[in-house]
Amino acid sequence: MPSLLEQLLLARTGPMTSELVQHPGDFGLGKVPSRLAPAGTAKAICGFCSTGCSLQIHLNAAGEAINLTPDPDYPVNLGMACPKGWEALTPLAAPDRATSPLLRDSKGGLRPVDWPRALAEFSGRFKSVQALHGPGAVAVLSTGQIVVEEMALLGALAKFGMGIADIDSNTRQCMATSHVAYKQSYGFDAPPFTYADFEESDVLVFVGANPCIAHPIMWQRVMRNRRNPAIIVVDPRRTETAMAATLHLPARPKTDLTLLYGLARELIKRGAVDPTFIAEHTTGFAEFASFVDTFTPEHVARETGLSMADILHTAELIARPGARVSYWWTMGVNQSHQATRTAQALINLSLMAGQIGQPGTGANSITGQCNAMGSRLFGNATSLIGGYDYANAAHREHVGQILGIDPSLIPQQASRAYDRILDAVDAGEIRALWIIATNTAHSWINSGKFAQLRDKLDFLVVQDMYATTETARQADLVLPAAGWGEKDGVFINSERRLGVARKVARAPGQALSDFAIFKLVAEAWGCSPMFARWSSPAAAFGVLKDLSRGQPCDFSGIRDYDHIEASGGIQWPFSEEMAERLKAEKLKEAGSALQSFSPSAFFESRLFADGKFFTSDHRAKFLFDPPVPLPEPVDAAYPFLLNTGRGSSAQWHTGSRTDKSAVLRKLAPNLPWIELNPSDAAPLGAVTGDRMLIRSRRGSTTALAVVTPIVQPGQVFMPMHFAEVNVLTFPAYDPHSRQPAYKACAVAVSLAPNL
Ligand SMILES: Nc1nc2c(c(=O)[nH]1)N[C@H]1C(S)=C(S)[C@@H](COP(=O)(O)OP(=O)(O)OC[C@H]3O[C@@H](n4cnc5c(=O)[nH]c(N)nc54)[C@H](O)[C@@H]3O)O[C@H]1N2
Ligand SMILES: Nc1nc2c(c(=O)[nH]1)N[C@H]1C(S)=C(S)[C@@H](COP(=O)(O)OP(=O)(O)OC[C@H]3O[C@@H](n4cnc5c(=O)[nH]c(N)nc54)[C@H](O)[C@@H]3O)O[C@H]1N2
Ligand code: SF4
Ligand SMILES: [Mo]
Repeated sequence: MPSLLEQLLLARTGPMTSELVQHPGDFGLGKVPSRLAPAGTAKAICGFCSTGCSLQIHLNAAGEAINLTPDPDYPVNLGMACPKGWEALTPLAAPDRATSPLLRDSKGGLRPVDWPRALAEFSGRFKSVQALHGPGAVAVLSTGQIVVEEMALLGALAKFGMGIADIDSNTRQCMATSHVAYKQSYGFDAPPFTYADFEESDVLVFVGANPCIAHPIMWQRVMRNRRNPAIIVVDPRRTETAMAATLHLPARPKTDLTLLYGLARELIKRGAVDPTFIAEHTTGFAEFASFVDTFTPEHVARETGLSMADILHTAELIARPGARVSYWWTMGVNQSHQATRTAQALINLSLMAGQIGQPGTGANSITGQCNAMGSRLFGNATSLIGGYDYANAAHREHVGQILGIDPSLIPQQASRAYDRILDAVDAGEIRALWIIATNTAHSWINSGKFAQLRDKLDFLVVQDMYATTETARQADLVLPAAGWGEKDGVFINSERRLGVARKVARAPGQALSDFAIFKLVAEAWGCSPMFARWSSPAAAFGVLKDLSRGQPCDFSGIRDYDHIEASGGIQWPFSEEMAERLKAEKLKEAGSALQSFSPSAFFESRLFADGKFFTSDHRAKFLFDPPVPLPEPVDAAYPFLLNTGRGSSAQWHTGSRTDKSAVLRKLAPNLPWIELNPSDAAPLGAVTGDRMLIRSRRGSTTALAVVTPIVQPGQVFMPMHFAEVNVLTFPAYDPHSRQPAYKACAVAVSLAPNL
């Protein structure tokens, strides 16, 4: 019997199928699944953003991807894709793929080693750190960009198998606020909407969201709206989305809370609230109403810099009787020092008007990464795997039973947040880190601090597709991972839709899927029996179904990957009972024996149509706090407020994937840039193309000037795709979600001195 590693490595050169397939002991050698019919097509959900577009992958006779086109039949993208989706196969073939494990040698260089050596180092070094400093001295930083089977296996392995208390992920940088805001207000992290709401709304309010750049296919769905909608964009910058809107509200950065409380007051004053809904389905309205009473239009205008006319016009639009109003937010809200309360200010507006659960309504958080939703449910960080609570003994018992593990192995509290994990590294408490599919050295706030922490770590493992990322270059051990398109599994998109990503290409060299790597780690660690049921991604999906059963996110009615694919994706909830009911209805309609059925064909899923929330009293909560000033306001020495975010639809985060495409590189500048208002550029003597020096209290960098009225006077903007940006950012966090406030810090800007 070949070892697990031998089987995995052998399977890589065998037919095109997962390294680990359907059944325990059957590693798929010699088996070609029908979906990979030679010279046919396969489908895969895109692995970049949370829109979750379906891509049709064209295969050669060997079943390998040669090209792709957007899937015309998928209910999400309707045949469309953005530039990243079209170019999704290109980064797989990049010359700097990690093709073998790399270990830092005594001379300080990274040298290729084989898997047995890498695994021995991995478990030997981590175990010795734990033996010396306690189990808590090892922590994990993971991602929202791997399939849900992988993130769940990692979460379970780290916490229950390896005794690691702290696992967090880049979802903290991105969606932690939405997770906490929904959980506090609705009792569960449950974005209520479906993408059809973009088309069904009369008034769409986008707050801190730039979908034209960050979610272009969602924006296409807005453009399909035939109701002549009012589109209101709240953003300090006049973004592409703001330009396309019917009304742009360029509120001062981080004054959203004041604006939204002011709008709530106006709705109350105009009687544009739903007293029945409030009385039957919410708590805390009376306190909220008296709290917002001081947010007069005059006060709001003063704080936000908006005109009274614009504020009152906005109130008029959202108060219009019978109008369907939807609120959409992204990082302009989530990455703030009062992020959770700002998200809840939007939730409050939708609750008080009873605008939830119906077409075109809701307070809707747009997700970031392809599987941030999966990591919110199954990452095993803030919530216990499956959306349960660590502190709840009954939940621990239940989860232990499903996973077949002793519940006493389940910690009684959630992981520490990303920033606290790094604080613990700084304090010498955490001595080793395992970083998976995230590029901390580039993307973490105040990244200069992370650079200093590197020296405090006894052992740093980075598991990535590339050995060249800013973080991988600092590793003691690099584990080479297969990427999107090289493995099977499920992503969950912004509207709670599960979709399947398929293996259509071979990972290069010795690279293995993250799933396979986690299985090998479990074996090397000596805890593999705990994960016997997790024999393949498909088998792991079965575990996830069991965990979801009875939860708000119940998807136990899904049969398997083929069922999801045949249905055009399936939104949760989709319980066994729902599946049976739909099947019966469908059978009645069709009058014949139906083997499978397609939920999406007659099924658009919104939450809370019945006004029942997931709190213990089934009521949603009005939550609010007074606005507080910016953590780092501008002053005479640092007179500009730096805002950061997405630069173009062709650039993805730290560029590890999108920079590999010559096509995508043509669509965006390849050097860091800074947007400055003309009235600020003139006194600096700067014109577009000049090299500017940007300094903050943390560090300094240079970037090319783009002089543009898109940014307001006193504000500057830099895209996050260049590592230089987080050298500048100020480490402030939302107190509830601990999400970093990336979008506001004080900087000084001048012409860079000639070298
Ligand atoms: N092309 C591309 N698409 C992506 C990504 C990518 O890297 N590239 N990343 C994906 C991920 S993970 C995410 S999280 C999403 C992010 O998607 P978005 O959140 O839409 O993108 P950002 O540019 O980060 O921020 C949105 C806007 O917030 C504004 N903003 C800043 N401060 C404030 C404020 O105080 N109030 C208000 N109202 N607005 C403010 C900024 O000016 C910016 O225009 O994009 C996803 N899609
Ligand atoms: N200043 C500023 N900073 C920001 C933001 C901002 O708006 N402003 N936004 C924040 C947000 S919302 C986010 S989401 C983060 C994103 O920050 P990161 O997560 O650091 O960015 P990515 O470049 O997406 O990093 C993903 C890494 O995973 C690797 N990878 C991709 N697929 C796989 C896989 O299948 N397996 C493995 N093992 N590796 C894989 C890629 O090569 C890459 O190195 O940045 C945050 N940082
Ligand atoms: S919009 Fe998002 S999911 Fe769709 S193709 Fe572009 S990156 Fe992929
Ligand atoms: Mo994100």
